[in-house]
Amino acid sequence: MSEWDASGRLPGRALDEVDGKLLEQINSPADLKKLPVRKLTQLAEELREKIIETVSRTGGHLASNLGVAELTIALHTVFDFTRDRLLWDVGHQCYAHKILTGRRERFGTLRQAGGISGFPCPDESEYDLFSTGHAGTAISIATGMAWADQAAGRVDRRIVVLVGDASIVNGVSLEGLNNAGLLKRQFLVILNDNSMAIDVTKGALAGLLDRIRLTQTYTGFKQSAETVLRHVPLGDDIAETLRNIKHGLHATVHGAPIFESVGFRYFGPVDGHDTKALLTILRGVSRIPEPVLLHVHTQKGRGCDYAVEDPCRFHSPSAHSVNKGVVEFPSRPHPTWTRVFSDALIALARRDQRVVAITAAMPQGTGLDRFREAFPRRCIDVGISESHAVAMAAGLAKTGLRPVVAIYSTFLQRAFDQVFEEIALQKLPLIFCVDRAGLVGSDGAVQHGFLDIAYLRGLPGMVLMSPADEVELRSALDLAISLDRPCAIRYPRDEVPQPLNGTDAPFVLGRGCLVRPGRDGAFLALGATVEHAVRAAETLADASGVEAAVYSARFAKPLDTALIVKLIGSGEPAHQLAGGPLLTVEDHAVAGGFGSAVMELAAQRSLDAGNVKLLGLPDRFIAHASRSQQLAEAGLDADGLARAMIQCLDRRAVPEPSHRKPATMNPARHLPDDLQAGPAGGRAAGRSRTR
Ligand SMILES: Cc1ncc(C[n+]2csc(CCOP(=O)(O)OP(=O)(O)O)c2C)c(N)n1
Repeated sequence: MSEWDASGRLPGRALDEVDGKLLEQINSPADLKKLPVRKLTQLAEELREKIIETVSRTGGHLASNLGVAELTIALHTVFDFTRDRLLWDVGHQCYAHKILTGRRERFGTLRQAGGISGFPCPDESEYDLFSTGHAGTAISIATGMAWADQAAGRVDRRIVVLVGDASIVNGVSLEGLNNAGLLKRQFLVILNDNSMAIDVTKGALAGLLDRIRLTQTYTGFKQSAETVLRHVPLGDDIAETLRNIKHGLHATVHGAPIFESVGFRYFGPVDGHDTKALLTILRGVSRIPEPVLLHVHTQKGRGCDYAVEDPCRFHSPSAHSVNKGVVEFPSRPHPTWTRVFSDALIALARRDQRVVAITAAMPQGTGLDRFREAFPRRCIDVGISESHAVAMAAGLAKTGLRPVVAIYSTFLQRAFDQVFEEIALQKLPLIFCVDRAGLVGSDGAVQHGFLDIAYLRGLPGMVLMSPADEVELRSALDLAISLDRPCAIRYPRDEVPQPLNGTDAPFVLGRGCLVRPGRDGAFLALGATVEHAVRAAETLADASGVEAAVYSARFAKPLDTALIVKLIGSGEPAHQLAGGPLLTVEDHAVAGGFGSAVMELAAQRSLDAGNVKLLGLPDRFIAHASRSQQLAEAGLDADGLARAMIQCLDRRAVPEPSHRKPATMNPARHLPDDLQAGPAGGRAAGRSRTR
């Protein structure tokens, strides 16, 4: 623990009189501990400058990170996280932590291929304990570590959890608090309250936090601070702690019954931008051998005018430029899938009064912000509570409404049991609009949506659709609302392609459609991969004369059985495939995905599926990079698909003891060199470390 004298100077400080940039001197928290306290405000400003500048180039989580600069400095000054344990909830607010823990020079590579992750990442640093990206996880993880340390007699390892005001009301967080409150040891939960999730925090507990903030001033409760701390067994240090609280700390101490009722001592709210106050209170509460909740009030976007003004927009902006304070984002040639969904849902809700939309704290990300503007009383934001959102949707559906749950694929995972028990088992009609399905780009491995088909496909009665373009997306919504059963429509974080040929064919349950004819082989592609398959087919035709057909499968469930049997089996006379290669393509794990479903069908029908190859995401975690780089890494971009088709045709050029017609040429010879190499090798997931 750091010690400082009355003038705020730590003994033996080497960096006492550093001029200019302080940040450049900080290569680890050990360097930070050498700085005089009076320099820490400047350091916080420098951290913010670096974060603002970097995020403008790379995109990333801006506003939340700007708010926790002082808090991060204070944490690394008071604790030693090579030994103590720091758990970040969600983890999107860890940028200052990364910069201070030896990653300053690499920070410019944030979220880029080969660069550092935007979330805590144990492969990068011993200071990051878990790869996180989902809310509500940290308190439970920390409880496990606290339990294990205690069992091993290592209670000298202090535990700190940093959790936001929106994440702390997540169900799993509350379960964690309920259990952690029984611990008989130091356990510090810091509630970083900036009154915002991505949008304004929703829910009754948000109201409670508001009331605490409003009814308490930072200077008003020193008396009660003394009273509470007097009952805390701080031993000889109590006098000093109380002195610090009285003289240095502009914090208050007041009970928040909800936390105290589950066994936490509540302190706060503390001004999260008063570094000295933070140091004092952290130093005090870090010694309390009981669960403590420290309520810290920070400002989202601190130090950056545009982020303060619009913290929602600047929660996680893409790369942008700032000219004289005006922020400009590069224009997009095409609308995103999210935008097209949003328009289609608004149009649907105008026609069908039963439609209500639900989001779990992601109105902007899912496009429901626009729906909410159009239909304020038909849009429900439940906060970060996906399980509740889905169970609540079940209740709405039971009354005859048609809920549309707009949710990211990765977060729907949190509600799988509700989808099973409350929706599928009850055969309730509702629509999951599964955004960010597939590879998500720079958020990386913590948020890819690569499992939704696998976990939804086994649910009896479920319909799984994946449109290839905006025409199909609108048709999928129209079909879903007409069906009396649960449906999911998946689409990626990307721009929609120009309308493809043939996708205006009637959108019929369990039927795919032909997008491009071809006689040498076929791509049976799902959703957004249809566009890549079309481009692959064009390349194959131009470069090697191979004519590959492209189908939009449209459904992962129910499958287009007739089409698949034809393509695998006796050939499709209309396209003269005659058993040519059939490549299933999906932006989803091969394991359990659409291609797996095709193979199950082949097995059930006793078809010889030797001509079928499954293209999808491999059995490894794909790191952050742009979505197009990730698709290329997985071999799912147009070049990768063309290569895969060539490899299949090449294999067939070797005489086989099979009834299938061999390819008449070796098309690979006719392809450009760069298409002949295999897909780029993926980065292997790092091994897990214990600490
Ligand atoms: C389970 C889950 N649902 C949704 C999200 C998307 N998400 C990322 S950050 C965030 C807001 C978090 O708010 P808060 O916990 O208050 O932290 P702050 O950003 O304000 O620091 C949300 C909803 C998520 N990461 N995890």
